[in-house]
Amino acid sequence: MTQQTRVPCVLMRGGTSKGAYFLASDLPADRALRDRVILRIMGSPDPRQIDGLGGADPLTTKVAIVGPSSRPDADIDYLFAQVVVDEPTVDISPNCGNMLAGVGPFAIEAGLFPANDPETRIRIHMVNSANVCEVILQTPGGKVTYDGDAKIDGVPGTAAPVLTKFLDTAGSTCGALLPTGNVVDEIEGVPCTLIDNGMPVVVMDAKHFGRTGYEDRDAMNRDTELKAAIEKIRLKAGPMMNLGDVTDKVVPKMCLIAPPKHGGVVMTRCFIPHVCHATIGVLAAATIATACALPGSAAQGIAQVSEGTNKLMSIEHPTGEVTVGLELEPGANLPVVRSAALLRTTRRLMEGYALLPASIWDGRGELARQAAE
Ligand code: NQM
Repeated sequence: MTQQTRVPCVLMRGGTSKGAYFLASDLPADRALRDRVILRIMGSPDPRQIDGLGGADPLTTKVAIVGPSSRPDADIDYLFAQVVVDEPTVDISPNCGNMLAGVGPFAIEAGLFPANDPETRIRIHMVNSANVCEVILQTPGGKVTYDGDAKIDGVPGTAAPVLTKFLDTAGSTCGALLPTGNVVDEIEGVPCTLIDNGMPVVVMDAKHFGRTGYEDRDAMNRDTELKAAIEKIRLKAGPMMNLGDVTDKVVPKMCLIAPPKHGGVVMTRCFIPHVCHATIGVLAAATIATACALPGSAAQGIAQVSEGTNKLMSIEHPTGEVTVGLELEPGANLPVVRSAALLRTTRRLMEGYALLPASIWDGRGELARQAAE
């Protein structure tokens, strides 16, 4: 019988994403080996991921690696890994604010952090970008509850609210909110806002591609001509955003915008970066909301933004909307971002062991490492 290694694993829905949650101490410390282990567990590279846990979609091929905090101003470390479905790539350049919704409950149920009654506030260190997110969870009687009345578009039913407040995310990966110093840059003849308020995003008017921006996800995903035009811009935008060669990276995300259709601020279609998102990423939404609030950005004349520094901004997406609470401060030229808050929900779906061939990793090196620590 082939030997398989058992790695403790919990499957969770985090916001509108789904993925495998691991304790950092249950995975190899060596990055290259850890990547091989994660790829094998998720079943990548394979468009169907038939031999792994991934759901053959970038939104369900995500991994959260959780451990005790490595810095004094946070309670928990959370490293996000985006596994690429059909390539042998594990990208840790971006954050994921959707998977983040599951991190608090996972940490409490793993015994990493004590729960209070009736709610628990946890500061999560997002290791990918060295930012902190403050999360408030419902924990009546000192226990995580997943039941509640909160509804987010893209997820059926209701669940307990997870309130997330991202602090100081401007320039999280690119070093500055506007890494080129410009509100708009022209790439391939298209005015683009290159921006990072938690997620590197290129914001562009769908009209410049001859599209309305209201096409559904399937139509966008079939549109190979559009995707090729977007990828050409992405490869040029990467180095301009201090991301280097982004051929094998999942950032920057590419967002087409159009005027809102349902009373919100703006309509979006996000490419992450080669597949159109079914909804929208959390930090991508915070970043796109920020672009809409900047005078002169590619969203000017398209987005409908209210006055004031504390804004509730409804960002429309293919299956509904997400509301971003953006806290701004007046700056010398442009507003300065203080925080971005969003409502998410989460659910623990399965717990047990992920199995992988011992020929990839027998787990033993890890036990020796842990014993030595
Ligand atoms: O932007 C998808 C998602 C995400 C990322 C992606 C996310 C975020 O919806 O914070 O949540 O952009 O690949 O999970």
